[in-house]
Amino acid sequence: MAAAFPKISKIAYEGPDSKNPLSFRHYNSEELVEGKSMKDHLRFAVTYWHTFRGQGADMFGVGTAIRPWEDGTNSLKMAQKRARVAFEFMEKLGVPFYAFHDRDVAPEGKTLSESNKNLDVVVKVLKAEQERTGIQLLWGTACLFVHPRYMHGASTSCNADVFAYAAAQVKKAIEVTHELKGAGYVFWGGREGYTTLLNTDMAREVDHLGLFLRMAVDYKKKIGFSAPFYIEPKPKEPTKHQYDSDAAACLNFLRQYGLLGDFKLNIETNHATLAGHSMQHELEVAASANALGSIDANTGDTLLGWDTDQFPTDLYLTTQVMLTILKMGGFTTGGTNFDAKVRRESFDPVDLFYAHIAGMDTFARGLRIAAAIRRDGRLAEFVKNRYSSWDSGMGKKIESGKTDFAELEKYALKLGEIKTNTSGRQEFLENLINEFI
Ligand code: XUL
Ligand code: CO
Repeated sequence: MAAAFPKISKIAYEGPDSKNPLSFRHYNSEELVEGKSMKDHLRFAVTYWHTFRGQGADMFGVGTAIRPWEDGTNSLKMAQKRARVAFEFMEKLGVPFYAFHDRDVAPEGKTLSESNKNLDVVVKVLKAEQERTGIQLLWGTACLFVHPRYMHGASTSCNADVFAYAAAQVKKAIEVTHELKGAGYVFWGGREGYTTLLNTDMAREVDHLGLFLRMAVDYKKKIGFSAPFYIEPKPKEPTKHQYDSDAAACLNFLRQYGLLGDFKLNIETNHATLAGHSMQHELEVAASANALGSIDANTGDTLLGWDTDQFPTDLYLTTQVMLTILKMGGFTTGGTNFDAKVRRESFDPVDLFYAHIAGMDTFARGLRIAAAIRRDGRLAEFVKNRYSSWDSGMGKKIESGKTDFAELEKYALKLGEIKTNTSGRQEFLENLINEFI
């Protein structure tokens, strides 16, 4: 097969002074940060759906992307060729992972068994390409939102036959993820929500989602797939409200259905902001529950209220993300998956490289900056001191659960007025962060 990107060779690290746009200025894969290589810290993944299936269409216009390797069909032959193009791209970019939905990589057939056969054919190519290049699957997932059968949802559909169909599709998607040695498997809600409560039995739908995920866990155990399951929160789009709306809602749902031990979360920036949170808020909620598994790295646009899935190029964002990730001890099975698409106006094949290089360099800088802030220690020291009243005396007693309201009343009566609180120093701390950026 002729190269899809014949003029582009492997992207190399050339350092911050390089003027070569097809080089990394900051992402130096083998450089050690806190004793671990950048490559192992960041575990970058390319998303198949945006990078190889995105055409640059939006609600107002058709696709604009120039993709010379495409023949304009959604045939199985094209799917096999596209898989090879994807690996050429990822190899030249130097990313260790990719992620896909079943229907991104192989076309849906006329029947479920035809779809399964199509998937098997492409999975053979993916497997061979993984072996040839050493690039691995970060996670697989099933597309339960494009086909009209899923208009009312998949596991939360009002139609029990749709639940069954979705179960069969997910069963197959887990099997191929296992076959490809995927490091995880993602459940993103898609249409698992509602567009109007007038026609919705919410309690019943959420119970069905719980049943569905329980069956998925049982099946995973049955076939010996030991990689983690992740839930990816998102509050809306395409539905008005998704049941997995944010990290806190997901954790509560998992707890309610006894699934907390079987899932971690895959947190996405643009989903966090759609939910009215910052990315770091969502990461902290997940990490506090020991449930931060992986991230979908992208960003929204503050002036556009929807899921624009842009490549992350904001150093404050990546610094905050990496501060939380380093604090939790780094990724284990998870990684930094670019669930991001080039703008409709960035239609050249080379824009796919520019976009990923920008995202990777921005995360590399975020990682270095976060490590420098941690090495400096002033931020952590400040936070530690802010809570010092809990380290001894009554604070310590409260934390260890050895007191009660009666004793606290006695204590408070003796206190008189509480000594002035110490300052929160927000502006000082914001400026402190700026020292490192
Ligand atoms: C949609 C989204 C999905 C998931 C995987 O907003 O983020 O592509 O990442 O289904
Ligand atoms: Co995503």
